[in-house]
Amino acid sequence: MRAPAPTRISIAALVAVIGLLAVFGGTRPDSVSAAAFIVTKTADTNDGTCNADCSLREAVVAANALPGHDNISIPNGIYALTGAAGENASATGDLDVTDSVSFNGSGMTTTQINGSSIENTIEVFDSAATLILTDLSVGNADGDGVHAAASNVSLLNVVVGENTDDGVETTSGNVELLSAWAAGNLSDGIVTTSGNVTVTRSTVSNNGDDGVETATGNIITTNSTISTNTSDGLVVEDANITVNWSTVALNESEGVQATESGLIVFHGALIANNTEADCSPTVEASDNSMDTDGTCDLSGGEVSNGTANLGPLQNNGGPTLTHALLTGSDAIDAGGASCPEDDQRGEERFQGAACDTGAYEGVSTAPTSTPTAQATATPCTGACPTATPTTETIRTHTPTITTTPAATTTTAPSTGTPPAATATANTGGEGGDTITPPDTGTGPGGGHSGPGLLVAAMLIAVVGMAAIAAGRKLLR
Ligand SMILES: [Ca+2]
Ligand SMILES: [Ca+2]
Ligand SMILES: [Ca+2]
Ligand SMILES: [Ca+2]
Repeated sequence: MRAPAPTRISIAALVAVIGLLAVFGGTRPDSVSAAAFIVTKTADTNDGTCNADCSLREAVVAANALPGHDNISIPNGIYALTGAAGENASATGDLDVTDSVSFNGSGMTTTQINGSSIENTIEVFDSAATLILTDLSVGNADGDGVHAAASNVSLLNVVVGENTDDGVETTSGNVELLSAWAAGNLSDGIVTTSGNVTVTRSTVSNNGDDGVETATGNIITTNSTISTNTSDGLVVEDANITVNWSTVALNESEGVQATESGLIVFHGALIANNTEADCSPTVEASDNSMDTDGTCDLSGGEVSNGTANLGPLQNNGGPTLTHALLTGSDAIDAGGASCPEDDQRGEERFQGAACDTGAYEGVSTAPTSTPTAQATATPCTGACPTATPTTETIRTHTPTITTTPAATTTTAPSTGTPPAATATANTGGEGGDTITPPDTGTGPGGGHSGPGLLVAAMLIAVVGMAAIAAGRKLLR
């Protein structure tokens, strides 16, 4: 059942409906198709109307008031929330969502919704069946980036980071990440009680507790990286974890854990270098997978207790961060002949002799000639090669980063005109007006406490990601 629109926005609702009635030729409000509200300014005003002058808050109020799933278009800019915590009609503080809605930004780092350390940044009520966030970032909450109960939450090309509690928390709502990045939250990256969590071509890194946690909801990861979280990478109680062609690495407790009756299943999983154990308990079934400590009890010709030889979590191409497989990694070509068409970055699989386990497929460089009699015909007189050339070399995708002057990365990317409300946006907040992109987590515990020494490096990575994202292959 849909909850009635809050009375305090009845005028706004009426105005919005009248406007839409004109657009839709007098259709009754409860049968109006999805409306498109266009945000026109970054300032956090609330004059009760979303018209040619429309703040994000005014758009949310209008979309709440209009029955049905609406779309809110949000241009480049920093949308710093203002006002007091504790009310639930989007009048002040957090954005309260009471009806299904999509927030459509301009890019993962160019449209930023900043909670200004007031409370949660977006709160979704059960009357809203669905919240879809696309092409934006959400952060700097004093609480969760997105907080929902029974509503489903989708993050498509979204960063959710730098929140003092979880990135996304639901009770029974499902959470979907597609080409998304949940990082640098001080508690879990994604947490639900009974909702299912689907992580596809996404990264969950450097959060202050678990990467993804559920009690009775299933977790499925595909072509994704779960890395450098302070506690477990993936953890359930009485539910199943399925890891498909994903890398779960460098988490500070277990990599993959089912605490009670949950089951763990791997297909092409790379579970590597997690501090306490890669798996707890052992997997129920697996193929084409690898661990680095033997705790997953892999069978059937897989790599147990291998050497991962991972590169740091960084921009290796594609919209999200990944761990490259460095030369000598046992994960290279360990994944058999059948894997997804692309890896997490969008690079074609497979390369070299076979699929690589995990989220990253090393890029093959075929030998151009065979050095036939060279060894005997020309004995080397100086430094002889000591190793045969690897059939796979690692594509580093560094140009976008290295050509970005470090000095320019200290400003937020393409944020447009700062909002007029900036000066009053941070009442006691700690994080300023920009959402500092989450840190890179280049090692366990790499600074999930928020802005710090890694910020500059992170900005470089994000700027590179944004540039690369412009040409990425999206969601097939
Ligand atoms: Ca609506
Ligand atoms: Ca609220
Ligand atoms: Ca509010
Ligand atoms: Ca390969």
